Amino acid sequence: MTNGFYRQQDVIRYSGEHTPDRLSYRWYDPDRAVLGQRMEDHLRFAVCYWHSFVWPGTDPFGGDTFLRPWQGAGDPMELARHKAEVAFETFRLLDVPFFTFHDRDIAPEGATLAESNRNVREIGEVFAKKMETDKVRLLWGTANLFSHRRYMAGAATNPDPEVFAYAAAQVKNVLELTHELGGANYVLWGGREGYETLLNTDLKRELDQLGRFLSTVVEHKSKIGFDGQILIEPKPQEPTKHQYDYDVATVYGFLKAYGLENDVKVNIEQNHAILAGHSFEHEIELAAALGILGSIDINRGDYQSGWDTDQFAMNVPELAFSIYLILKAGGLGQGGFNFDAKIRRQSLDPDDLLEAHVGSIDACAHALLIAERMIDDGRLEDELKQRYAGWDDAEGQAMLNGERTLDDVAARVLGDEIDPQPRSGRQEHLERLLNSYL
Ligand code: XLS
Ligand code: NI
Ligand code: NI
Repeated sequence: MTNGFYRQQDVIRYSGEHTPDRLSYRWYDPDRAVLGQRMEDHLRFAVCYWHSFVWPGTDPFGGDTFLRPWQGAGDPMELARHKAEVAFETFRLLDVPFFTFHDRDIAPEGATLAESNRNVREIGEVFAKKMETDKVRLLWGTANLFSHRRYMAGAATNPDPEVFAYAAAQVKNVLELTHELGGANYVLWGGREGYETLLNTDLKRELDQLGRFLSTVVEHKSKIGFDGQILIEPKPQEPTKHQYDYDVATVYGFLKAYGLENDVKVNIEQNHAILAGHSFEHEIELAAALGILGSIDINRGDYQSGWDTDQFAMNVPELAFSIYLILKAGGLGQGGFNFDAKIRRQSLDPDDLLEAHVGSIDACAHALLIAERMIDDGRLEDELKQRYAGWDDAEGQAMLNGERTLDDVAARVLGDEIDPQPRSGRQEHLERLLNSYL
C-alpha cells in the first residue's frame, strides 16, 4: 500500500549505469551473479529504523527539522503504527531484503516495563503481519539501553544491580521478539557501557558485570532455540568518554576473558573504526583473522570530526577494498550491510531519504563488482602469497609448528651462515594495481 509520504510510488529498480533517473539503481542489480552468488545475497542490505524514522533532525544547537507526520502530537501507539507503515513502505520501495530496529524505535516507553514490553510486542505483531506478504526480513533486533536516564551510568555496568536486572528484562523481551520474527542476528552495542571518570568507577567490577550480562544473553539464546548470531558492536567513545567495547581487538580480549569467543561475533561500523584510530579495513581484517566477523554497520565518518557523523557511505575505493577483504574471508554469512546512516538535517524532502539509500546501495554494489575483479584477477592475492612464500617451505613450517627450539634455530642460523636480505614491500606498485581495478 502507499501512504502518501513519498512522491515515489513504484519499487526502485536497476536501470543501468547511465540512467539520469534519480530514483533508479545504477549499479545495484539484485539478481546479477557475482562470484557465483546473487548480488542481493552477497550484500544483504538492511534499512535501520532509528536514523531513518526516529531521529528528528536535531543537533546539539538546534531542534527538529524533519517534522515527520508521526513525530507530532497524538496517541503514541497510533504514531508508532503510522511510523511502521512508512517504514515498511520504505523497505518495499527500496526493495531491500532486511531491516533493523531497537525496541524503543518501534514503540513508545510505557509507565512500567510491562507496558513498554507490551507496546513493543504490539508493534512486533504489526511487523509479523506485514512480513507474511512483504519480502523484507529482520537482519537484527536490539534493545535501547542508553537513552533513558535510568541508564545514564550504564546498563549491565551500572553500579546499581537493579539497573542490570531491568536491562536484562528489556533484552529478554527484544531477543524473544527477534527470534519470533525470524531475525538473523541479535546485536548489543554497549551504548553507555563505559565510564566518565575512574574516580567513581570500579573498572574490574564493571567488566565482570558486562561478562555476566553477555553470558546470560548467550544462555537464553540456546534456551529459546534462537539460531541467529549474537553480535557486539565495538565503539571507542561517545557517549561515554571510554567505552569498554573499544574496538575489535578489545572485544576479542573481553570475549576470551569471559569464555565467549565461540558464541559471540562483532558488528563492525565504519565510523566507529575510524573513531578508534583504525581504518574500516583494519577492523574487518582483524575480525576475520580472529574468526569473529559477524556483520557490518555501513556508514561513513567524517575524517575531520571526532564524532559519529553516520553519513551514508559513498567512497567507492574504500568500499571496494573493504568488500574484497570480506569476500576473501568467505563473506558475511548470516550478517549483512545495515545502513546505520542518517541523512543530513537539511535533507528535508521525504524522497531524500530514499535517494540516500539508493546512492549508498549503488556505491556498495559498484564496489562489489570491483572487488569481484580483484578476486578474479588474483594478482593482489598472488603478491601476498609470494611475500610469505618462505614460510611454506619445510624449515618455515617446522619453526611455525613449534618443532624447533630456540637452540635449534640459533644453531641453524649460525651453522648455515644465514644472512637474510630485505626485499621490497612494493606498496606503490600495489596501490597502482588497486587503482587499475577501479
Ligand atoms: C551507535 C551505534 C548504534 C548501534 C545500535 O553509535 O552505531 O546505532 O548500531 O545500537
Ligand atoms: Ni551502529
Ligand atoms: Ni554508530
